[in-house]
Amino acid sequence: MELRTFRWFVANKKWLAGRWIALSLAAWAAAVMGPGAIAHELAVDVEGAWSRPAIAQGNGAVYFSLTNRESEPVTLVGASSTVARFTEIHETYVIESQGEADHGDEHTHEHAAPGDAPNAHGHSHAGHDEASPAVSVQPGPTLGMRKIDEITIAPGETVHFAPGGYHVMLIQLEKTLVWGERFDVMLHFADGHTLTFAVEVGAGGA
Ligand SMILES: [Cu+2]
Repeated sequence: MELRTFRWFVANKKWLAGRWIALSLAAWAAAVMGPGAIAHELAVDVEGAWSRPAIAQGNGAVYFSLTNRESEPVTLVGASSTVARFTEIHETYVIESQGEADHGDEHTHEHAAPGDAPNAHGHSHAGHDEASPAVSVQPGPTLGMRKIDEITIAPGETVHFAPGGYHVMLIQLEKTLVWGERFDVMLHFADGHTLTFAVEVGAGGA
């Protein structure tokens, strides 16, 4: 009697385990394909995604190459991330060449975040390094950054997000970006597609 109970228990446990695996697979499939999965996956490649280490509460920048493998242009309209309060597409631009008259406040750059006090999360734009503005103020042009609303990428074109140019700006980091760690960034396209990719914290490109 006791033995029979035990056997039933073992058999039942196996059955339960089998059910659990089947359920897990179903959940996994649902997560991967999504409900009413998008019929067409956007053929846009991200390569070499990296960011420099950065501290919580500060700002960071993400760099990568984005290639449009579609036969039509694609338009990037925004970005989001798992690590920052605000994530924006920025470009670095020359405010003035060295020796030109001072343009005072032109590099005061504010992120248009609803419900946020101006400058609450502004960042300095001196130097060439979006993620670490304090590093060096070298002789040369004064650079600023500004938010970009959209970037259209022609078929076959690669757009480089790199120091001194386009970057995904992480504003008010909610966690410290530690060397070797990974986090997710999402790019949003005009047609409703979202592309998620992993960013590695490190030196990049090397
Ligand atoms: Cu920026």
